[in-house]
Amino acid sequence: MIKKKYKRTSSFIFAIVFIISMMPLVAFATENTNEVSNIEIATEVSDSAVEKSSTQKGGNKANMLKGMNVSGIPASNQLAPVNSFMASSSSNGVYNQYMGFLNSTGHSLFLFPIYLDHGQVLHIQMDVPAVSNLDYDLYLYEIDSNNVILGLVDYSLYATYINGASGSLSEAVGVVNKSGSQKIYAAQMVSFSGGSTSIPFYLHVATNTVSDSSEVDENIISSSATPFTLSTNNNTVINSRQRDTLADNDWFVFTAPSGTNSFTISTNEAPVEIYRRTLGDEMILQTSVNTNNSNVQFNTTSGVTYYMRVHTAGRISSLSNSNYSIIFTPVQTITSITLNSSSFSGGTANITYGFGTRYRINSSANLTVSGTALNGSTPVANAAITVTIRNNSFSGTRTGTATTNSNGQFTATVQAPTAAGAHNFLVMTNPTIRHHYDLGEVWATGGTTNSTSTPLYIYSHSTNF
Ligand SMILES: [Ca+2]
Ligand SMILES: [Ca+2]
Repeated sequence: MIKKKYKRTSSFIFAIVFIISMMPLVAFATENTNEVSNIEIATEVSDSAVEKSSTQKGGNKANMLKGMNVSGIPASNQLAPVNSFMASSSSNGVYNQYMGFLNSTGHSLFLFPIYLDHGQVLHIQMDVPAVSNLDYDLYLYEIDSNNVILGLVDYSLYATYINGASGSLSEAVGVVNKSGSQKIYAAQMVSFSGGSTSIPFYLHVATNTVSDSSEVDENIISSSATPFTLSTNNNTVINSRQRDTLADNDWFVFTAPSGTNSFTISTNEAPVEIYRRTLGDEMILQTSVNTNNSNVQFNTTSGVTYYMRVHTAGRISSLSNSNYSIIFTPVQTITSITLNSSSFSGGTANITYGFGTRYRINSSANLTVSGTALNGSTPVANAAITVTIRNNSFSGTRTGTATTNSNGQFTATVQAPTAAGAHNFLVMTNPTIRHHYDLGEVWATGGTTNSTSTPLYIYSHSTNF
């Protein structure tokens, strides 16, 4: 149990709740982060129902609220009564935004009653302050018509982790009513750690007719993400889900394939974020993709589990009512290239001049080489390879290109640069015959990876005097 000792700075008792009911779908103004210094934190955790250990946040403990009548909660702890969450004729369902403040550790606010008809889904997303020492969580309860809590329905308990300008991942909860009759819910916003009277949280609350059988999966603390396998050979397409409300969050999970792999990610309508999850339930953003910056390149680390969030709130004003499509296209990364020097053809092997024994190619003659491109120990197919011969005596280069086959093998022909004869070697004394040559080398390149370089002699001409 965390009982951090902080000095109380001034009166923090009174909750200030701003209600922005029926607000049009617009982005809220950016908060001034300098206001962090105004954070006021209670001396002791005060609400035993939401106390949590540092390693396990207590979804079970929230069940201690069972039987409590939320009508008895002081008005200062109620975010707003909501009466509008009834069936909607619009295909976009009903959507409201709210703003509130949690003043101190243990402080909580409630939003109730939220009515949900049979066949409807409720999604609630809480955008938390981008402040590292504030940790807010979100719970969802079913209540009866007398506002008595019947039990915990869902909870979202991420630890705060600031992902740059993106801030900490939003908390999100939801429920589908399959009971056959109307149900009533209450949301609870709780400070697990810290508080602020100046930096608000924002709440997106939305209902609609559910058409996605995988709902609800609003967070990965209380729900399981939908697994998929990421192919390193073919496109991986995720197009089985749709966004049901204007606050929907969907989660997927995949384990990175072996080796160092790279993918481009494109999305046709839904913003996508990819996270790593720490043992302490911090969510560390790896990359984000939206329809404006599709084809983002993403490099995976072998064996790592990644979580993909498809989200909605504040990003769109209408639902497509069709499945969104997210495509991972593998980009083969070459980690090693080998040139097979015994395969060289077009010149003469094992020529010994003044710089040791080398393969010799004539000035401007074609050299054919072969080699293999690998990703770790896996052949890289269909990769573009460039073979370069450089005349080191005169800095001239020429290149040839090839594409690897399914075994990662390639064969390229490249013309040698012109040689002028910077060096000569006496090959015979009677008559006196000298070979004039330049020094050169040949290597292959795929992506940013080069093979080791093989030394060459580039023969220019001979003299016999
Ligand atoms: Ca949290
Ligand atoms: Ca969802």
